[in-house]
Amino acid sequence: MPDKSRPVLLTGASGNLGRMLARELAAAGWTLVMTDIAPFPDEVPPKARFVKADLNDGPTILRLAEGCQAILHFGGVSVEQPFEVVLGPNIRGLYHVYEAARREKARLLFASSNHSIGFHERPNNTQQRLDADCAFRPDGYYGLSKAYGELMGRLYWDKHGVENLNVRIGSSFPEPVDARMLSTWLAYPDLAKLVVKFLEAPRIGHAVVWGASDNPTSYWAKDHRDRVGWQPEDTAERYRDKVGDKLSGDPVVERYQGGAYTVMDYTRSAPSPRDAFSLD
Ligand code: 15L
Repeated sequence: MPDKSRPVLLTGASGNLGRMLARELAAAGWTLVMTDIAPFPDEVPPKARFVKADLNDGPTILRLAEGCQAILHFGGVSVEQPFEVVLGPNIRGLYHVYEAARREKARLLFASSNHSIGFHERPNNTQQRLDADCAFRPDGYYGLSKAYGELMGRLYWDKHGVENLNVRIGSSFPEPVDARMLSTWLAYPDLAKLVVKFLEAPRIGHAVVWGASDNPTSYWAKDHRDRVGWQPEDTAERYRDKVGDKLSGDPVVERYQGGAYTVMDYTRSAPSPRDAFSLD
């Protein structure tokens, strides 16, 4: 079992997922070093400290990681933004975080996103579900930065032996808010359990896990969850009556897994018929 008194670095601590994880991990007895570019809005939990920092600032990130056994990287830009906005935190910042993990011989959990593969079409049946070794098909600069982050994990495992778990998060919110999320939703308790499994797993290597609850209409199939012994327990299905009819009305949004991100700055001619998209 890992030593819970050795710190775990949590980036993006002031975001919704960071705040939830700070609360859950502290309650489970983990010692946290928390950081974010934004102030931490809650009371700092026991055995934790918070340092405001920019992921662009390499020396500070290296210093924050000193003595840490693991890094939970939830920091950076978390929605689609212009390239120049994504570049610093998600590209350079990711490099700083991986360098810190290499130096400390720490394992790293990367909060990746479904937007790294968002231009895959939604499946019509369970046979068409995607496995985690599918091609990257980012749906914007944000998704592209997540694909880069996963590949950074591949590199740092192959070259430096830094173990890493890449969680391709679907939609992690208190509850699903539209029909798409019946397929992509990840309940907070399922995410918190996955993070603890990651901290406790004996060996990880370079692994990719679909970050979604046990949703019957999931877009996703095989991944490396057995390596960390994780099984989600919640399901979006219990929200079907509430959100099942909440569709966008946009054919591009409804065609692709990334949903609304795919149409941001979309300059391709209108998608119709479906066959027009079959040339990979
Ligand atoms: C993400 O990656 C975002 O961080 C989140 O805000 C949602 O937009 C989510 O994807 C989603 O696809 O629902």
